[in-house]
Amino acid sequence: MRLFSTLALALALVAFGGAARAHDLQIGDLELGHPWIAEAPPGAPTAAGYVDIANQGETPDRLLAVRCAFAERAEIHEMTIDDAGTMQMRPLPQGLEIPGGQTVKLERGGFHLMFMHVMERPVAGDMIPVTLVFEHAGEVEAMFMVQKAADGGMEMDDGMEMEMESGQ
Ligand SMILES: [Cu+2]
Repeated sequence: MRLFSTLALALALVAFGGAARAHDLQIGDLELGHPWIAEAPPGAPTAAGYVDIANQGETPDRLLAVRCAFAERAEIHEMTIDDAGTMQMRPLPQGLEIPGGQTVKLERGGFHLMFMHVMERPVAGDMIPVTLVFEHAGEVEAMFMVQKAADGGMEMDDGMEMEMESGQ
């Protein structure tokens, strides 16, 4: 895993002309680990993104908003399973708190970034710039690596667009 990240970083630096953008990066007290987007099937209207956010400070921070150019908008979502065992996701209009001294993982089946109305399909191997806006640490552009999701794109194809109007 470590080797793969390093290789991807090297490739990213080549692809972006040596600009000082790392795949893993630090902004203030926050460390963003392995930002990635699951490859979307052809024609899928949405794509999901994941990242580990470690808060090395003592005060809580909050992921407030997400911006990108490859989709019309991006939202911060939570996935839950209701009593009937149905998977549901909903936007978090207040954003996502990152408590001091803790790591919040955006991962499959939990918190995630949802890119709505994808205009350019994310394909494995792509590096996609996404801006994350934090309440205290400010905003930062992270390079999200597109990878094939292990077990298919369950986030993508269940009509989530319907309940979307709250976010940004
Ligand atoms: Cu979602």
